[in-house]
Amino acid sequence: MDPILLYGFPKGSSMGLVAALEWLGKPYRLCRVDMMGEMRSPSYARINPRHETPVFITGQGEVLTETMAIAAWLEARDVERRISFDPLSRQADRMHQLMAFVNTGFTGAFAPLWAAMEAEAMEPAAKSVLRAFGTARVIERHDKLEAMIEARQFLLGERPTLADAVLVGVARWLDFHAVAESSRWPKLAALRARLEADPAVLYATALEDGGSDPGTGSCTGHVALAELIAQFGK
Ligand SMILES: N[C@@H](CCC(=O)N[C@@H](CS)C(=O)NCC(=O)O)C(=O)O
Repeated sequence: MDPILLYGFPKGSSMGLVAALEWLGKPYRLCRVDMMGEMRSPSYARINPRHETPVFITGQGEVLTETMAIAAWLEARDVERRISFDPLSRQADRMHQLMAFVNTGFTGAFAPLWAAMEAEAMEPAAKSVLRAFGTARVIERHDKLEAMIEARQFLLGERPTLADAVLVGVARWLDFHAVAESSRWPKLAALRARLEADPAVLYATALEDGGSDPGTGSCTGHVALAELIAQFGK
């Protein structure tokens, strides 16, 4: 069977993995998950007990969670090296380094901002502390990422890779949480502009927003979450 990616909306980090599947160019299916609703239902725990997206169902019907594990699965099957590099190369090492940085500290820096936004019952003073802490963390991680970006079209060169995929879904949270002007980090801003204009990213964003886009034709259809839970849930 074709592998299936469960991606979350609104504004999920998993949007980048949808783009990566398009760049990869092999058949896949998708499942669109409402993170504010169905992802929080008890039945979702059967597919991911941590109630998170992304989730990936492999071609063998195995459930795989965690962005880095899903990216590694895709990398191992990217024999044409469309979104990755020879695993023994320096470029592969650098790609893993950037992916790890983005998936850990860079993504985690936004956690206080999400918590302040989502915690309805929290005291305003506590929200304000969280927001100040999150803002400082996000700015500091952006400073560090800016220093890591080289003068290339994409993070690793002249084509987008898994590192760009892991970044693109998260980088837009800067604007969503109105932390700072993206122009404060010129290299990152230029990279984001290129990525956000990429057809695969436009396609992934359109699907996330509930729209349609034919994409490259590699996506063989959407599957309902209830169907996936019934078939692959524990
Ligand atoms: N460590 C996980 C984290 C995934 C994650 O935090 N996903 C977010 C969406 S971007 C989520 O599902 N959050 C739970 C929520 O919104 O309630 C990974 O890298 O895949």
